[in-house]
Amino acid sequence: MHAVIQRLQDLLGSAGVLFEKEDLAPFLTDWRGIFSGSALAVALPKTTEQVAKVVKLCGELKVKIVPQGGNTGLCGGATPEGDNAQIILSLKRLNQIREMDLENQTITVEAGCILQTVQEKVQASGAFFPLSLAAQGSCTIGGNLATNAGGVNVLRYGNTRDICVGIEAVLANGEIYSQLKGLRKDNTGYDLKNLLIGSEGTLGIITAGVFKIFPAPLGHYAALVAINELPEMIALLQDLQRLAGNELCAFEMMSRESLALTMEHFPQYQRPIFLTGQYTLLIELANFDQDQDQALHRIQDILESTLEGYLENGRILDAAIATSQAQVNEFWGIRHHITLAQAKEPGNIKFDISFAISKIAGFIASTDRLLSEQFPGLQIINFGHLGDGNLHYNFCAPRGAEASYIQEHEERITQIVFAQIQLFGGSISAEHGIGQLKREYLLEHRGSVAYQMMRNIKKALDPENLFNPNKLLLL
Ligand code: FAD
Ligand code: 2HG
Ligand code: ZN
Repeated sequence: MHAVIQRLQDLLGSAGVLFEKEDLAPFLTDWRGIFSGSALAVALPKTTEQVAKVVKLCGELKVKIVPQGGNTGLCGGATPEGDNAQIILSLKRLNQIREMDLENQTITVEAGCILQTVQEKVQASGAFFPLSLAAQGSCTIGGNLATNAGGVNVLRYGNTRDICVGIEAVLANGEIYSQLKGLRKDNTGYDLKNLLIGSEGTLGIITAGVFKIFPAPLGHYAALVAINELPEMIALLQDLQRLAGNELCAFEMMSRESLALTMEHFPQYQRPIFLTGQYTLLIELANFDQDQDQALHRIQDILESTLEGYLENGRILDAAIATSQAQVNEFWGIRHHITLAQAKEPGNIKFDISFAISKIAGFIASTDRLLSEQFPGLQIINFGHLGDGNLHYNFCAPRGAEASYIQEHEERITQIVFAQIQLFGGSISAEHGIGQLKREYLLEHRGSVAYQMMRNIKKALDPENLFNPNKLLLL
């Protein structure tokens, strides 16, 4: 038995350390099942002070630490390497809601808290926590902060970093950095909170965060829109933004192929509108006015009259407006199942990418064409947060292809897509991060100046490379 196991047990008790093979297994493979590694143990501290002690111990024994939350990440960032020389530090038991300050409209939450638990707690107080993603039943607040998660409400509320107003983290030397005052303004030097947000476990172990909470929407209005042309989608986005301002909360796009695949695996979501156009939009507006009846008409009018105008002019093919909250939820059902449908296929490739909105139509038209010419039948599972310029430009093998198809062609497809991202001035990761999946591409994508700055920051904060080695950056 490695010395670290006994020492961890001394710190955390036997319930705080897992080391048997079958107990370790769920922590060693990522959600997609494409990365797996090994670990000496999983440490499960319950307090920030225990996290600090674990970090100091690992520093002393020179055992590397891989932080893990809900293990729903899509880039292999929470999966250890295969050298059996690392421990996983799971934040799962550090999961208390420390404070809800209704006057300041903030909530202070520990890293291991499940996102949905936070949403429900805030909802029970009459307010609203806007971070929302399909993995919300199992991802954690610490993981959301470490990846700067996006999700479906970014259009109105921003990414995780935009709603976070304070952070607590354990640094590589075992010290606790704490800034949990819930300040909306604080210009006292470098923005350390935002350095830790999105650092994917490479700069510190995030143990808690303070988040803004918001007035709850009085009603949600959603529509499905069948449409063919990208420029028309962008025009519709702009018209709705002009008319509804930031009452437009979500503007999501799903290609016909992504919907066909999802209906195949989840037939309960079948609806003729999904196969009517090249794309289906899922648009959601919310109403925040006190005078609910009046506002309801205003938001509904905006949605209905805009879609009517587009329909009359032949700019969209069909539209369905939800008439109840149950229907709004049903509309979201298929959107949230696309990832699950892809997971049922024998292999898939994911590109979580972003562009200036003005570049998206050009990117899709030319990249779809290039790929269809070179890989006939390739299923282009293109969907995502169009309102944020964020595509999930994913692929599955042609129907009936050999099981090895994706493995055989992944490298070439990646080269083509990354070259196109470069050409259209996009980003290789909009919301999922770099992890192991894209680490080889980061230097070229960000350029040597930015990469060296990141390396210098890593070396300054974690000189022994204790935290999540070989994730995000290659030193
Ligand atoms: P993990 O997977 O455990 O870890 C992710 C990274 O954060 C790793 O690098 C890990 O080392 C690090 N980390 C975790 N906790 C800490 C901590 N406390 N301190 C320091 N580092 C830490 N992402 C989006 O942005 N938008 C989406 O819409 C979205 N939808 C998804 C839908 C599905 C079905 C799935 C499976 C995933 C989706 N994701 C999405 C990706 C994923 O859910 C998010 O990245 C989420 O924020 C990860 O949280 P987690 O707790 O599972 O983190
Ligand atoms: C989403 O928007 C997630 O649903 C997952 O970011 C995207 O499966 C994916 O690639
Ligand atoms: Zn997404």
